[in-house]
Amino acid sequence: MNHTEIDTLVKKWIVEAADKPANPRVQQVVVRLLGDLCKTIEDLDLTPNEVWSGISYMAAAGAANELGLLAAGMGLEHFLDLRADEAEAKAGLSGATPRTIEGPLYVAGAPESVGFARLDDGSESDRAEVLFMQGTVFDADGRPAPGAQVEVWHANLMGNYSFFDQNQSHFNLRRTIVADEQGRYQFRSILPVGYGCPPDGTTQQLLNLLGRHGQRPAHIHFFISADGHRKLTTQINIDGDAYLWDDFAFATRDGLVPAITRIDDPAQLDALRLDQPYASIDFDFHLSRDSAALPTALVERPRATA
Ligand code: MBD
Ligand code: FE
Repeated sequence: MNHTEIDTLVKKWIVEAADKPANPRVQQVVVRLLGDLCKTIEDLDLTPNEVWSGISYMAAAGAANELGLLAAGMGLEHFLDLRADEAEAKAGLSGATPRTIEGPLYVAGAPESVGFARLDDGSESDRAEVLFMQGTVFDADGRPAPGAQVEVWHANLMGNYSFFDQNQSHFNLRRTIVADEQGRYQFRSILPVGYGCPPDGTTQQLLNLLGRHGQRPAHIHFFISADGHRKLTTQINIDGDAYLWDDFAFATRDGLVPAITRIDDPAQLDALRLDQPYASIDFDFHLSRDSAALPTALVERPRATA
């Protein structure tokens, strides 16, 4: 079949078969996607077995709740970032901290505090390096933004996230910090390690067939929100990680790899009651003003709430 014949068929199945009002957007998208799928089957001469194995794959990925992970690993989530960047550049917005993907492991409802929080429950303190991270949230005019919300979440020393990993305490390594009167935030935590896709999962199964690994470099996630400003979804990476520029989710970006300082001054360690040197990261967040001319920065997607 040629593509015109396929388009005629798809139009018949989707558009002409409608006998009550269709949602025009859904109809438009389905016509396009189904047409592209049929053209792929035709052009690549897919066998019925191949088509059904693709359908079972999607069913298995859905049943395993790995479709969000798959979207990250196929670059789709990063693609949405690139499009949001383009829309903002076109609207003349610049100067904000780069965005990067949310990933599938955010959980709403983390404990909230003003100015400071400790993220880790101490359960890995015997092996972990202590991290202090701090900085200022700036508004679109370059002024500190007191009251801005800093939502932060990251993995433990196993590369696992609380809630999804039932072995961790409630909201371990997840907090909401409200920036203080100077717009500052600070947290104490542990330096995380990178994430690896579940080795027996559906995402890794496809990555294997594509000759790809499923590793992420060590990173820390953020949502930064302030009235009148675009919500910033971003991450910082831990410098020095072997996968820093080889992330299976393509999320590492210039401007999101802050320097890490090792603090070993005995007076500073004493003041914090630490007996080992610790890692310190300074990182400021810069927001851009919200604009009705832009697609919203508030992304709706399935998220866990605990
Ligand atoms: C993660 O921790 C993550 O951030 C992404 C994008 C995908 C899987 C695990
Ligand atoms: Fe992550």
